[in-house]
Amino acid sequence: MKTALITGATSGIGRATARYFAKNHFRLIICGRREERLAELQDEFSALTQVHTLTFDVSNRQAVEEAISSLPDDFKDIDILINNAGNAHGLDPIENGSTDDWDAMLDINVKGLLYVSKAVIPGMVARSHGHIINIGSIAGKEVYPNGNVYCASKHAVDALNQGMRMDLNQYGIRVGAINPGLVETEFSEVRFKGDTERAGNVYKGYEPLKAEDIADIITFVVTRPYHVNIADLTVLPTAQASATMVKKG
Ligand code: NDP
Ligand code: 8X3
Repeated sequence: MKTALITGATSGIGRATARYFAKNHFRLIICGRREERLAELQDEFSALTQVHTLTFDVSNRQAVEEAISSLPDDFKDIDILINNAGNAHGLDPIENGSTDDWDAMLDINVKGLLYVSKAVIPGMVARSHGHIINIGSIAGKEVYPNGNVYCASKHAVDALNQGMRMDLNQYGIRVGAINPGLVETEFSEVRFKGDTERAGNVYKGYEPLKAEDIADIITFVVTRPYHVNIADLTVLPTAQASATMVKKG
C-alpha cells in the first residue's frame, strides 16, 4: 500500500485528491490548518483506507518539522508528496499591494512548500524511492496584470520543481508539477478575503475546471509505472487559452 501526504487537504484540489487517493486505497496523511475538516475527512475515508491527520501551518517551519516527525511508524515512509497548500492573497497593482499579502503568498506558496519538502525528502532519499508533485499554476508560466506576487510565487514553484527534479535524479525520485488554470474552489474566496460575490464572478460565463478534474489527473500521474515521470503538465479549462484569455458567454 502506498503512503501519500497531501498538504492543503481541507479544501479544493487537495481535498478532491485525497478522495481519489482514498478510493485507490492509498494510506493517507491529510494536512491543513482546519482541524475539524480534517476530522470529517478522516471519518469519511476510514472505511476505505488508513488515515492520519496533521494540523499545521506550512509557513511555520517548527510546526512543519514537529508534525512530520510525529508521524506514527505506519505512516513514516511517504511514497507520494503532494505539495498543494497555497493561495493567492489579493489582486492589486504592485504600487497598492499589501505587504501582509506578499508575505503570506511567499511564506505559504514558496517557503511552506520548501519546509514540507525538506521534512519529507530525507526518507525518500534513504529509500531511493518517492514521487513529489508540486502544484504550480498557469500563473507560474505567465504573468497577468495585478498578479505580480502570486505569479512570482508560482514561478518560484516552477523553478523549484525543475531544481528538485535535477537534484533528486541521482536517487531515482520522481518530481513533477501540475499547473492548473481556473479551477472553481475556495481559491478566489481567499484571494478576495471572503467577498463571495467577487469570487463567484471569476467562474461565471464559462465552464471552469473542477477540483475533481485536477484530482483525476494527479491520480493518473501517480499511478503510471515507476519509470514514467510526468514532469510538467499545464491543465486549462477548454474556455481558457492563456492566463488572460477566457472565452465567456
Ligand atoms: P483552496 O483555497 O480551496 O484550498 C487551499 C488549501 O491550502 C486549503 O486546504 C488550505 O487549508 C491550504 N492552506 C492554505 N494556506 C495554508 C497554510 N498556511 N498552511 C497549511 N495549509 C494551508 O484552493 P485550491 O484548492 O484551488 O488551491 C490548491 C493549490 O492549487 C494552491 O497551491 C493554488 O495556488 C493552486 N492553484 C489553484 C488554482 C485555482 O484556480 N483554484 C489554479 C492554479 C493553481 P487550511 O485553510 O485548512 O489550512
Ligand atoms: C490560480 C489561477 O489564473 O487565478 O493559480 O492565477 S489564476
